[in-house]
Amino acid sequence: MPRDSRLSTRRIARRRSIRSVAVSSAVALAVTALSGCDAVQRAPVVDTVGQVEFENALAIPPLDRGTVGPDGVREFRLRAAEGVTEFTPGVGTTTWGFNGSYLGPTLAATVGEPVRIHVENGLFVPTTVHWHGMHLPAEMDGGPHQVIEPGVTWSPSWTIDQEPTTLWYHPHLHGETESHVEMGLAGLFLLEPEDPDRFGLPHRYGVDDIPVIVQDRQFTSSGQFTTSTRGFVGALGDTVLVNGTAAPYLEVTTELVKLRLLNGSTARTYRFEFDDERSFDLVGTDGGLLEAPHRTDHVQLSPGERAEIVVRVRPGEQPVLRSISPDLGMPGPIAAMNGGSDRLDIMQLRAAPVLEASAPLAERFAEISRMNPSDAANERHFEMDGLQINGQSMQMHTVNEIVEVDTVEIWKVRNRMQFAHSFHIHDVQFQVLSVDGNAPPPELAGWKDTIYTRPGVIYELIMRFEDYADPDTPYMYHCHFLAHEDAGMMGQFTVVEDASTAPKVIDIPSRDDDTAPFAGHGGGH
Ligand SMILES: [Cu+2]
Repeated sequence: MPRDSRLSTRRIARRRSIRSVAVSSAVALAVTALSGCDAVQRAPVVDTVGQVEFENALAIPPLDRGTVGPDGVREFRLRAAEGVTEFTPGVGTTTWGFNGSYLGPTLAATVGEPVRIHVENGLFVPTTVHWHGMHLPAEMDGGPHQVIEPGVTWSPSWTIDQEPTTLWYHPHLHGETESHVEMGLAGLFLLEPEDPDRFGLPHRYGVDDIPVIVQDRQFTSSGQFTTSTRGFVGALGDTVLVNGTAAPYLEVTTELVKLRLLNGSTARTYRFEFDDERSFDLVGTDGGLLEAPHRTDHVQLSPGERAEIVVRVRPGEQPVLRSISPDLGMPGPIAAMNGGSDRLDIMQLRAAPVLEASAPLAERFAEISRMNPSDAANERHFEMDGLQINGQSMQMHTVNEIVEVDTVEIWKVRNRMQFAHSFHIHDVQFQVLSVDGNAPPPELAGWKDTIYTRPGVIYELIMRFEDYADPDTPYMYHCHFLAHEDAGMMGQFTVVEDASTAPKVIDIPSRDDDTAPFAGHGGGH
């Protein structure tokens, strides 16, 4: 196949040159941030506290439970396409969405069910859809290797085999993840327990169980998205959208309301709290419930992280969810250039004059079975520096780490910079063994798939690679600041039967055309 091989050689050459441009511009960005030079506009401090009118009812993404076919498989359909969204009445913004103009439906399946998702690409460019936090075979993961060409439908299937929790889905096309998510491609994927009444947790979707997808955006004067204001972490917007609604309010009709918080931003970290500094219960993190509600007055989430909180309201009151000066662990002036001093009003809760009684929240949930460090078959180290991990940039054909199936491993992750990074692992939910040698704080004591990696701190993670051996298809680990991931701050691991025979170099599947996947169409960019 001389023609094919010529094309693929050209493709690889182009990918390399584009990647090297991306890496060098990202390094330039880092240097810019370090030197304080103004070649890139530095993100100014944003303060919207007290200035948001909360005039729009919070949109609730439609709940989509799919349909169960004769084979017992729960099936869903997603179609990614471009549309127009009016975040401000009368001002149309070009956006991308699944089954709509912005974001996508909330998919829901019960733990133990087989599922199949038909994902049609109605865009003009290739994309992928990754099931963030899901335990599933690598070829179903929707990472950079499962590209969906325009006009093509991809139909991954797997069985839900993990704790009930809040997951999400979003594109993961190498080099274009930030732009595709920025345009609006994201949605929640709820994994539901067989007994939803357990532990007194509110579970009526859109009534007392509320999806809260928080994103920041910057708009041009003509109302289009722009990512021109950037810090080291990536694009920082001055307008907060919740489920695609600007200045949202939520009518609360019950004494207790559960908020499923997703930081769906590409770069911004939020430190959520209420304007009256009330306490609430943190009940779940990325991969499942905590062992018991953790009473707190704030929860901090970096991009991709989730938290489920249960808030008690009194009749008629109107508390405001806001984000105040997230603790980024960076030196003050650098933190301020990366959202660390920002104060953002996010959403107003409007409690009805008379509230429906809620079941009491259990004082304890289920015990989390702890993985034992002495069971670990392997320990790996991941040093994050610049926009690389262990001195390497993402290469599509390189398998950086090979893991043997049905083993427990300890991964020690350290961010060596003074700047922010995070660490996300596909396929598994992990447990945090220690943070700089200390027991993890409550918000890191449950199941996690993404953690914020504070500068200089060593995070010791433990995880089990239970099944789905496939030596030819990698999973990803990466920084979840999407601009960093796009610039190559990502690596690949395979889960295999026999590490001694598994390939370190894999074939990159050839594509139907010679279009560089990195030259994505991005209206408003
Ligand atoms: Cu990073």
